[in-house]
Amino acid sequence: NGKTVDIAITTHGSDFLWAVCAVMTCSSFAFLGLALTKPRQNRIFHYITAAITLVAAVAYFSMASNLGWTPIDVEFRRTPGIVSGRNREIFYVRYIDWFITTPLLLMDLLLTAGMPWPTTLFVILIDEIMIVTGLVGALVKSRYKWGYFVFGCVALAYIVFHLVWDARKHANALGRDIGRTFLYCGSLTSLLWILYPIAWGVCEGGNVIAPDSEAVFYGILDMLAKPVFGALLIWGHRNIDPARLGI
Ligand code: RET
Repeated sequence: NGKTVDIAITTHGSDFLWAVCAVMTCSSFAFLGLALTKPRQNRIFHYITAAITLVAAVAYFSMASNLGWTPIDVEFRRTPGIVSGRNREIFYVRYIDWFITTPLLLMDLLLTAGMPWPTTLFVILIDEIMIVTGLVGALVKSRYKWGYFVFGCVALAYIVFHLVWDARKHANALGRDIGRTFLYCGSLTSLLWILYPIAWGVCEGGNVIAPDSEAVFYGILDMLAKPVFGALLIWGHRNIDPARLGI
């Protein structure tokens, strides 16, 4: 595509990204297939979750094809395992994926907890701020990037607090099966989401690990946060009537 970059993924990184793309695609078909086994009014979680993995499949198709990135100047450094150079491949396509999918993941969770819609709306808006500050910070080359990072972390702290406190209590009040499903999926999400800013700090932020390692770090997180989370959520809902959640 005519752009040159010093610090980029290799064929190994690309192969791994193709593997994640395959996992996302297969999960989408699996979730949609499971949807067909349910009456239409009981398919909301299948549809939301399949949409999440479908968007991720397209994002991983882009990254595996070495598209959806832009070169960003980084400090010259010679870290073990990283080629020294002037600029690094920054995959902005991740943030387009996250801008669409993280609100859907929160919808999955907050619908499960039966939260009132104004609360859900506000948590999702804070989530959008988190993703956009992460994108802008990734594209800024000066140390101001860390200012954006801090805004993003404050937003994440609000979201996690909401999940482990308000939403968890709300889910428990709706019944044991709903409480348990929310506990599993909400805990998995809270744990995994806290690892994303760490990945950002050593990749887009600090340029500490190579883009191949970045592909593996984010790739494993994404497979746990989307297909594994989705399977757990859909399984948890097998005996829950959506009418009890006000859906
Ligand atoms: C950024 C950088 C700015 C600070 C914070 C971040 C958090 C990102 C998160 C992303 C979650 C993505 C998921 C994707 C699904 O596959 C934007 C990295 C806090 C929490 C769950």
